Amino acid sequence: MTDQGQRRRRARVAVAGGLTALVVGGIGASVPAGAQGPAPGGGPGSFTPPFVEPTIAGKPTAEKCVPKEKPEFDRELECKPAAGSLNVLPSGDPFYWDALEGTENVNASIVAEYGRASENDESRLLRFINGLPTWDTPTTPDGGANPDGEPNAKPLIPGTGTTEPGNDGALFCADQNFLADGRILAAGGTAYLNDPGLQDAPVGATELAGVTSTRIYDPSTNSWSQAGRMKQGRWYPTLVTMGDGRMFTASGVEKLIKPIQPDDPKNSGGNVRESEIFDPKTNEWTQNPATADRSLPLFPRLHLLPNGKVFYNAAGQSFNPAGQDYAEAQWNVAATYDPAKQEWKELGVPGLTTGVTSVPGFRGSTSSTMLPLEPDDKGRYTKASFLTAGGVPNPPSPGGYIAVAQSQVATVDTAAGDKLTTEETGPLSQGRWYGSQILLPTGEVVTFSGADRDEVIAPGVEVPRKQAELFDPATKKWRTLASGNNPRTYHNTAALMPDGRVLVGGHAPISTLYGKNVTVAPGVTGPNDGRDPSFEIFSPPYLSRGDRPVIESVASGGETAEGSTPISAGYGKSMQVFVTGDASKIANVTLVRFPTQTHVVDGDQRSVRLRVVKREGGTLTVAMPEDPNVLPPGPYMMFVNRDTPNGPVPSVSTTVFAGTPVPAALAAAAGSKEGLVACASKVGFQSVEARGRGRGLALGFTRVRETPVGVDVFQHAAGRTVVRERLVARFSNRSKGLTWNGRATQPGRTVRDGLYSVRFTTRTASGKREVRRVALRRSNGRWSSRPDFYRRVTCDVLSAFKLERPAFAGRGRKALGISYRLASRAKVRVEILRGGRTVKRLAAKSRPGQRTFRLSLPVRGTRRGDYKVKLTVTRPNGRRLVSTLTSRRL
Ligand SMILES: [Cu+2]
Repeated sequence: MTDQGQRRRRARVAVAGGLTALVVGGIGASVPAGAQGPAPGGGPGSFTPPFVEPTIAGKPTAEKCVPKEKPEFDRELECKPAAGSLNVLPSGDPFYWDALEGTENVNASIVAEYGRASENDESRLLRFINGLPTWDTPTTPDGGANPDGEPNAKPLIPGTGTTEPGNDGALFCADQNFLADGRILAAGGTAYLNDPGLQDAPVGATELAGVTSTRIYDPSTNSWSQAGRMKQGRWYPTLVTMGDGRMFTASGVEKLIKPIQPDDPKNSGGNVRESEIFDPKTNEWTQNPATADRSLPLFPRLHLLPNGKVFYNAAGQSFNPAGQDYAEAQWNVAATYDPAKQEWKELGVPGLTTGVTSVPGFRGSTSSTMLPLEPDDKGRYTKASFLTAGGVPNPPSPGGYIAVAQSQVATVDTAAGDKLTTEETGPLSQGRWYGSQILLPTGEVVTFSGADRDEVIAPGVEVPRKQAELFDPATKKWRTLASGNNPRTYHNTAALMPDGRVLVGGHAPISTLYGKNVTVAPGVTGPNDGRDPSFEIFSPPYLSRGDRPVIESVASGGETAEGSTPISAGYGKSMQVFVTGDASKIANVTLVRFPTQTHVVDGDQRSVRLRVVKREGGTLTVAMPEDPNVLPPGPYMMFVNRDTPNGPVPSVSTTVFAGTPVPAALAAAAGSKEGLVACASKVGFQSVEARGRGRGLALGFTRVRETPVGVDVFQHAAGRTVVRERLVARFSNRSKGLTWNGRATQPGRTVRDGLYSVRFTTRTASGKREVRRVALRRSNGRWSSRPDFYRRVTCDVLSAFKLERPAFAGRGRKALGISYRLASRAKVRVEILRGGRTVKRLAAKSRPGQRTFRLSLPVRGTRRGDYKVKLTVTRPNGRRLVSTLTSRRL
């Protein structure tokens, strides 16, 4: 996952069946530059050639669309989905779905035909295996919403309309964010209506209705399921994750074209005013009271401030010409929503007081990027700054048509009552509508794709913007970068990947002038002959600024995660980041939320600099924020940045789950080639825990599936005597955790002071037994934790590693047994340490996979104390994994 950027190779994908071969040189490659030495600032960056899903309905084809085997309604073609919405999962795998699926079926007019020709958008999982892209289709590719029609989508004239299946729960125009546990919630979307229309005659006008559906994608099963319905139908809403892990949503429309809702006059002629909140514990939505209502543009640019309020940056999409809202003047005003008081407060019009050339107020269809949140000396986060560049601003209300080049930073000071100030920065080199702005780990921002004007008004006449531009926060200026291969205008996307490169994709335009898909002036105007399902990968200039820093491992809460293994970090806790070389060379440690982008919006977009407490040798000690509002629970990429004369250089990232455990399947799959879904079937436990409670133990566990669990407590040592596994307590067939009173359940046994382990046993989906062990010490009747002597099941190269027992030697002078097993051939080095000193080292040896290796540490010459057994496994590709277990010499 994370070392793709390190390798240089030319890769070739041969499509199954051998019909075509797509050369995707450099997808797994790093930077081409370097031969002439670093360019100033790292040069313009570079794009890989485009690459695309090689099949349609399982059959290899180089075409974008092929005729359907069974055409129905007006749907004659089947096409490869474009990334109209793009996410990068915590496994590192991109996951995306289409936009406007089925426009290729339109023969003359999208307005007249699309009510029947449209289809629910399909999603895809994209994986890079050894740098080569492969595609998987999730279960229920379209998310599975509303097979029987969207209940909220009522035709204007009762009794009219058509009822074709498969287009009432489209993912297109939903918004999506990660839940804390790494699943994705997609809320809202589209139901297509022929309104008014007649059932058996394909006549009528296409209307879009916002759906109430919300669905959850689970990466461990590559499947969708349905969550609770929202109270309002929402097309083009924005979702924001709150500090408590709940999800806030606002705006969207129930009907796009002149929203007339006879049963809801308040929302007629406007966007949805009501806001709602989703609780992942119950899977249900609750509508906020009327004090929380506000008229907002579509896909409003909303962000969670570090004080827990939601900031509206006076930006969004005003869907001209048909989607106006009578309250549009209000969109010029920035505001915050306070979830505690459930009310909005206005902060003023951004740009009004700067007295500069920028047009103040509403900025249409611009990205709004929250720049890195930085702590002050005391670790408080009180300033949040937001960069908007380009777009179609006001006036005239509701927004212009030709894109501008203006760029500004709005700052909210939460220590000064959310005071808003605006500062103009250097402009873009040219006007840009719908640029996908991506915040890089270094704090630089790159904008990709888009066009010279608002494509919604007259689709197909816009001129694409292919050249990327970079915003340097040090100079507050933009400079031009390399140009992408493909023009990508409406429904373009981009997302930062864990290796620091950017995946660029999408382009699913509205049919030309609301007619059919044709390109007006090939090579000049946007290609409107259908969608573009391809991707390209951008290597930012920082990959040409010299050697990248390396995170070797991260320690938090008594656990250490090596290499690409994800780790969980609690709020207010300290974390240690071990880097190669000198920690004083590291400028900062940055957490970047995994991206979930659509319509140039990611409501959870966030980058947080951690306070560095100490730098010593190769170790940085950093502090996690105390307040979850700074860093809402969920998945983040941790980067370290090193400064060079040419600018900052980031590491490859390590995955950190803030305030929540690492999902079991992901923990097990780290570093494995087989992927998350295959690995998920091999794990039964999400987590296990044994903690002292009174004179007994609190024994807890969470499981991936509802499989019964056995819990056994064994004694291993009493005083200086090592005993064989002596079972003292047994609890079978458990479905939830328990508290053990500390007394033996086995006849004739007593529980005395000594070293113990708790064994948790369950079965995996494939029926295999899975064992986890936790080591403990009992002293004067009180229990305390001991370091691990038994490694959990994983799908990485080290498939098993355990010590025979948590104690050895003592009066019986028992040697310590060590065993390990590899998934595939690798080099293994074994070191034994006592008190931080190496007492024994076995030279690295190449070992085959699928065989168990045993060795033992003899007692002779050892002294009492904790012995650490450290295994360093180096795979043929050079990636290392280090695992350490501990046993006590008595
Ligand atoms: Cu759209």
